[in-house]
Amino acid sequence: MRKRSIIQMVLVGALAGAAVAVVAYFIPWLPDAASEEATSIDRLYWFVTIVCIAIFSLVAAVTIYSVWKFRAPPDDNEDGSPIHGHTGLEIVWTAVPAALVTAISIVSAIVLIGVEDAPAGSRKVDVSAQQFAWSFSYPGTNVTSGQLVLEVDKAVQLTLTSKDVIHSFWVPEFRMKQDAVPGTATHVVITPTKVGTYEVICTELCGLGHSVMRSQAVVLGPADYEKWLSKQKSGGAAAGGGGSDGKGKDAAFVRTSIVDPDAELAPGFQPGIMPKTFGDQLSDEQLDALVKYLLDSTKGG
Ligand SMILES: [Cu+2]
Repeated sequence: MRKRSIIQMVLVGALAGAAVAVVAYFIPWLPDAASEEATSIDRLYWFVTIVCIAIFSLVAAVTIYSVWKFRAPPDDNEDGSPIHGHTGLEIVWTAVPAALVTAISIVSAIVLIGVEDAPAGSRKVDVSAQQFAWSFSYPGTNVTSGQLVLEVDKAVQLTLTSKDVIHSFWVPEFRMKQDAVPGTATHVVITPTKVGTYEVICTELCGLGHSVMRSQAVVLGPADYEKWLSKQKSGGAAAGGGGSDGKGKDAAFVRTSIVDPDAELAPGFQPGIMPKTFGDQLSDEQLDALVKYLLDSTKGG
């Protein structure tokens, strides 16, 4: 009888574990990794997930088995028999979770030290956050961009600051996440491993425009990266710009961007997203006022 109960409980646990394992494995919870740091973070994620699945299976097995096996018949209104503690069981259910949590802490600390360490010769980029935009500048050059442009397989250390409230920098494919805090500098190291364009997301509720506080991280091959950098240094066009690099500051550009938003697109942006009806909806005076407001309010930034 006892043996049969154990087999039934193991079966229930195996079914519950298999069900959550399917949910964990087959649903793409995170996009494909695109940085070196992401590899060790994903390994840690799976370690924690497997521990959780094991604990869940155990708890589900005992709970479901007990509810099913010891349920009261419909006409039974008596109290259950009193149960006293079980010292051995209590020691086990305290010691095992304590050991697991300690193991998770140790493995997490090892991964954290590894991903926070900037390798010698890392590139540097200063990241400035403000409601509701990101700006990336490249120390030692005059280059400031609205997009984070990186070279593939080269480690870069980002130094983050904020001009107003707390923001948080996150590129899901890189996995690394770091707060940008006013009055202090924080750091994060990223070694992109795949050429492509990824979304930079603010993950700290920072005000009304928080959900639109997005930019792109563009990872280029070595030749393309050098080409981009030298083009930026020579003050060339808004490639990768979309921000404060010279061109975006004159009134004619701002006016064109409002009435004909697809006229000039920064790389990574799709045409046809912004409405093209403002030219018809607004009078010339209203457009002038809007352009003046936008120029005045972005002065110095
Ligand atoms: Cu935000």
